[in-house]
Amino acid sequence: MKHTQLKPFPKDFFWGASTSAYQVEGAWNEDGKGPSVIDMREKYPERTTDYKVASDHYHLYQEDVRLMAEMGFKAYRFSIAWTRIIPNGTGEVNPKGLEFYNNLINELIENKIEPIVTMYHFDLPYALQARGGWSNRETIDAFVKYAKVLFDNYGDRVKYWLTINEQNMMIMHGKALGTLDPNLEDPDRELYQQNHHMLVAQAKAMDVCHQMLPQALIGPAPNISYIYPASSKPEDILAAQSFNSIRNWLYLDAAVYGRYNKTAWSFLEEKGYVPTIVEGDMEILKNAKPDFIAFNYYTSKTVEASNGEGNDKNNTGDQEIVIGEAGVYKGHNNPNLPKNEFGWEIDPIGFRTTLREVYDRYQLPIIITENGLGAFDKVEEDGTVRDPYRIDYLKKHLEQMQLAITDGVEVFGYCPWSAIDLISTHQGAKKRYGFIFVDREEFDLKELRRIPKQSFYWYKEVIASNGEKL
Ligand code: BGP
Repeated sequence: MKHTQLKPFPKDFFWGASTSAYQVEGAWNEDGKGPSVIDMREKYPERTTDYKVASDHYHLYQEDVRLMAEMGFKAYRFSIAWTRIIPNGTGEVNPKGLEFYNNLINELIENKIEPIVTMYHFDLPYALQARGGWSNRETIDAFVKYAKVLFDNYGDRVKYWLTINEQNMMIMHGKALGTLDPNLEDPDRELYQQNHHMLVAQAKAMDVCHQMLPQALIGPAPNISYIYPASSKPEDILAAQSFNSIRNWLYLDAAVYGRYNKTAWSFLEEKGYVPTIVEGDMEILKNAKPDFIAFNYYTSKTVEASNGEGNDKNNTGDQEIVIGEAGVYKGHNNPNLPKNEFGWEIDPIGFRTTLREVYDRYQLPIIITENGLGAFDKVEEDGTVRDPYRIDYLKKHLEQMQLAITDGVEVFGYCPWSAIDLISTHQGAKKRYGFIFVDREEFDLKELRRIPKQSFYWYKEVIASNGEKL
């Protein structure tokens, strides 16, 4: 649909950006922090670094917040490392861990930046995984206890909470992300049991949040991308519909309506992945209500029908590249879309489509908590970092977001990935997303100097003009 007049971005729009604890903080074992599943990963993909120092944000957060303030950020979405707060996942609270986020939150507030907190971004305490992780129902209680500690300590200053980052990607691509427990005997089935437990944990946390902090707002943060059929063949359309349900609606239907999506459920039945649901679980899901939907969007996906041959499994590969599920859907290269240097398709119009679809289905306000372009940025001889490709990507997505707003979608914030360069989930330090360059190489930490990129200055103007100057 063409619009002759665009609606402006809302007043008080949350312009900002995102990071996650383990990818940006470093200080992986300092001040009483316990190990997470990411820290204990057996090996990192070849020629990539670990997360031990990352961007050293733990020590340099003040400088980082100052730069965010210089860009004019209205919000900053970051995650709290569960293992800093409760090092073994369920026991003693670590005062030093509490202190770090107290300081960070205060620093943000002093700079008039709204803190938006992800409670859990891939980094489950290793001690919990050693006892079965999300396969063990005790992890639900551990999460609720952790949530209470967060609400108790930060609820006076943090109004926006995100429960679990990309639960759907942990289920479908856990191997690439490093969250998959290598000891699972039957991972495909077990993962959907874990998924169920996470859904219950999320619902309980949303409920507790509403009880403890009546002013606060909380929501899920999955990775949502609309799925296209490869052609107008009815079989392809059916495959796209199935994958939309399995990848997207399974997670949002459960979070918002407290029920399992039927198409996704029939997939679980067909594959033998149906989770055990104990009495009371569905009631917990039903009673919890999110206040908004946060989602991460990088690109659309395209699938065709699968003839059932082979045994392709999504959870072996990259989170933005679809492989398939035998007999259900098969990944298809969309010939209409360019790709980035890492093979991810780029689809700004798909962003508008996804926004419209999510809003139509759930009618809840939306905040975008990730969107961005990974690239091999470098420092030029004159000391600058030029990333016109990133500006182009973000600008095109913002244009489509404004069109979605004009279509009637209620969007209250945009926090692309990432505020500052950090370590990619599985492609190391060289895959960069930030507005702020961190001068380090994969295995040479150099001085970790911060350098605003060209996109930093561009985004500053976008924010200053409330999106009028894209
Ligand atoms: C999302 C994750 C982020 C982030 C981003 C970019 O799936 O929530 O943690 O890393 O993707 O992915 P990558 O680092 O693999 O390029």
